[in-house]
Amino acid sequence: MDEPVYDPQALQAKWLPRWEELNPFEAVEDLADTRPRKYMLDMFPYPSGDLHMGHGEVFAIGDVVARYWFQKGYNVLHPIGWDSFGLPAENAAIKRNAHPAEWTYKNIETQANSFKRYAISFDWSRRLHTSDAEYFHWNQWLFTRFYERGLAYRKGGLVNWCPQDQTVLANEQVVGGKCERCGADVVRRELTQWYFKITDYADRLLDDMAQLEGGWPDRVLTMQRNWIGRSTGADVQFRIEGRDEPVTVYTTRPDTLYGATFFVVAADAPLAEEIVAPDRREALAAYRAEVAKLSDIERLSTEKEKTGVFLGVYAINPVNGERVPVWAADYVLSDYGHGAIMAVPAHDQRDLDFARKFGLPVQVVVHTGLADPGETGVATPGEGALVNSGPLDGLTKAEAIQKIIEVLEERGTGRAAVNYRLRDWLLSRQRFWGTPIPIIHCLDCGEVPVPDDQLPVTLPDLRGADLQPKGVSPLASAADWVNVECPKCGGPAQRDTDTMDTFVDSSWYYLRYCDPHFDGGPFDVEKVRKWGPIDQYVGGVEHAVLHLLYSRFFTKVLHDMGMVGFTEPFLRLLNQGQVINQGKAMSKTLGNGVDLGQQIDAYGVDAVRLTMVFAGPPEDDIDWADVSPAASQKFLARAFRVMAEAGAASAPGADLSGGDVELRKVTHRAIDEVTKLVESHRFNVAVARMMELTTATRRAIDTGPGAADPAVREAAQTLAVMLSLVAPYVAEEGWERLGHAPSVATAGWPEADPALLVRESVTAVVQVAGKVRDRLEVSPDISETDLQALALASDKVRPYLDGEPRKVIVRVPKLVNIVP
Ligand code: ANZ
Ligand code: ZN
Repeated sequence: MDEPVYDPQALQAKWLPRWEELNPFEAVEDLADTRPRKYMLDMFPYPSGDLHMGHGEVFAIGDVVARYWFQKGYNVLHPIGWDSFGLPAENAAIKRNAHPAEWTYKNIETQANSFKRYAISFDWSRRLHTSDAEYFHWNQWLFTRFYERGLAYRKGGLVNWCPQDQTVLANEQVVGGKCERCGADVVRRELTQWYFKITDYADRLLDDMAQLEGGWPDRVLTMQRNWIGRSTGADVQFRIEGRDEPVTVYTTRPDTLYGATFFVVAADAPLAEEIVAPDRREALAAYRAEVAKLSDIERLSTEKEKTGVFLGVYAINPVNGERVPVWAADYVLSDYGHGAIMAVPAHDQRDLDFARKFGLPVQVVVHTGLADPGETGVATPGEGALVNSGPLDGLTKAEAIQKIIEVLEERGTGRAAVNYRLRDWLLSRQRFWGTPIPIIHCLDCGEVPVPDDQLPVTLPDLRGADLQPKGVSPLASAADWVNVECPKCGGPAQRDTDTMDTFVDSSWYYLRYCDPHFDGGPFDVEKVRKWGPIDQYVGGVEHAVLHLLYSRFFTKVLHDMGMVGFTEPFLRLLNQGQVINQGKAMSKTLGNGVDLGQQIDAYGVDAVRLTMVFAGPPEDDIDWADVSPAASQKFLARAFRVMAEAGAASAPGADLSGGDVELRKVTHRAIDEVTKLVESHRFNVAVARMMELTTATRRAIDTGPGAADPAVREAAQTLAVMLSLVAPYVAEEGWERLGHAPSVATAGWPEADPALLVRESVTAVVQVAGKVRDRLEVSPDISETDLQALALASDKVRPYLDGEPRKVIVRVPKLVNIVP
């Protein structure tokens, strides 16, 4: 008999076209199909080049879960599409002097072909691209609905501006003061922009997280919670001398009101200019110019040296009538709370730093038992009894908060208040490659939404035009496109020239997959009712706040519109780690990049996928320098030979229950464990179990009952089905050699026979110098080395050893005799 040879490239050439024909992964819409459903989703890719190692990882991991549910007999929806609008494509196109459309769709084709070769179990019939008019039509339709509900609006104000990309950014896209895309330092600019009113949903975004507890990683939930940043406290009104209207401050510590020794207004708030004394005006202007250069992160940093200017005016503390000086400073932000604070230096560190820098008084009002902050420079934010606080004296913090709020409410100078860190989502962008905002500006009628029957508003061609970012959208240069009749009055009007942030596109794409060519709305409500919400979502943790928060918001709005029946889109979330190399993220400058295509050429798809899954827990980073696709390939060759030899020695269909019991036990234990491991996302350990099953089957062929034993066939068939989750090509070939018709992907997940799961153990006695010191419960087939190691590591044995024993005699599995 010819030695069966494992040739990964030949298997790919053989099976890829066969699978195209068989199309095993199409989700079934038929109502008569009563199988339970699963909606499996991977975060869709940007088409900014071919697939890279990061894609290789996330899709290999997601596919283990998707293929598992196919095997379990579920009606699985596992779609793919492209997030094909946006800056990466546009910038790349500018660099290459091509139109973003050409570049984008060429890359999509490249990635699609790579996905097919990579054998991800997609339902290709549902493919979508967000840059297709057929898709972004519905971004515009949804925008209009949001607009009608008061959830999309335009306002002027300070915004984040990326000088490199020449566009505004949402708060979520500013990471550590830098542009999330290009890394440039973000500056503040005064601009009129479009916003989605996500703040209306702040409470629900927080409260509905209860549904996600246990299904989402804790750290993602924490990040969302912190981003929304709900706090409770009070709004307190202070009078400012020489001004009629009182000024409100937000505080989480109204109990410390008697300790407010000064008052601070955000330097960039309009209020600072309104109240500044004439002789301090110049100083304020100079200071504001300095502050404009800082990011919020820098401003809020406790490390930063405190700066500020006295405004020459005084505020009146509403509870004790005390006059306190008013300052302008950068550590108070103009767009948080009310842009002004009461400063309590004894109990707030930033206030204390400021007081010490400028010689302002410090008044302790909560007795915490710690040393005086005025002397130590360390504020005491903790619990304690109130002091120096008139009627609050002696109360605890909680009591004092309640009491003072009552007093303020009685006098009409304050009330309980809730505050959020979350800001509305700034969605307009001054760039070309995105969804045009469907608004027309008319001098007479103001903002007029484009009527539904005139949607989609497509992009002007602009082929050959200069797309270089210049601070206004390139759309503004297309006069023919911009100038239109007002839909209301028929007068001359102009289209809005901004495009939508691509996070709008990705906030609802998962609903569109249920019917990507549906033309009666953004999605087919009936089909979404059947498929939604998503059972398992897989993608990078970089979206912990951005995409996931926006999608949750969209889902809630759609729920309120009666279009979806659920309030959370993703029931379970898995964040994979990153693929790095030699300890560092792959980068051109470091020259440590690894190319997915080359890895596949060298080792085959199966070995690369297996390596991705086997490297470690899916959440961990994979250092490509520490893994071995060559070793994965060797394992797959062994698995292949086991399946081929078993297939050659027996025919399918026979009763397998009479096979070698020892091997059958190994097989059924593997089934039992791999099932649990896959469901709990411990994929790397599941692969280890497949390796053990391979080894046991090899041994049974070589030194046991031989290849023709029914237990060997059972083991080999089990292996083929399990391997189909991680190494689909070799699994398919093995399945065929075992005499079955393709595809192994839908062969059905095996069930473990409980009778074969009973694990026996034997007692091994450990003697030291002839005396029994320990008894160990071990597997009957434990190896000599393992048993010796266990014995020497025993806590009951070690006290009798003084360094290396002179001699160790092992009689597996029952005895270890140590001569010390
Ligand atoms: C007095 C006070 C005393 C405060 C004290 C804290 C401790 P969170 O929890 O994040 O909501 N604050 C209010 N508006 C601000 C702004 N625009 N920029 C910077 N800081 C601002 O924080 C609320 C607290 O942050 C408020 O409570 C206020 O300081 C400050 F012992 O008021 B506190
Ligand atoms: Zn008009």
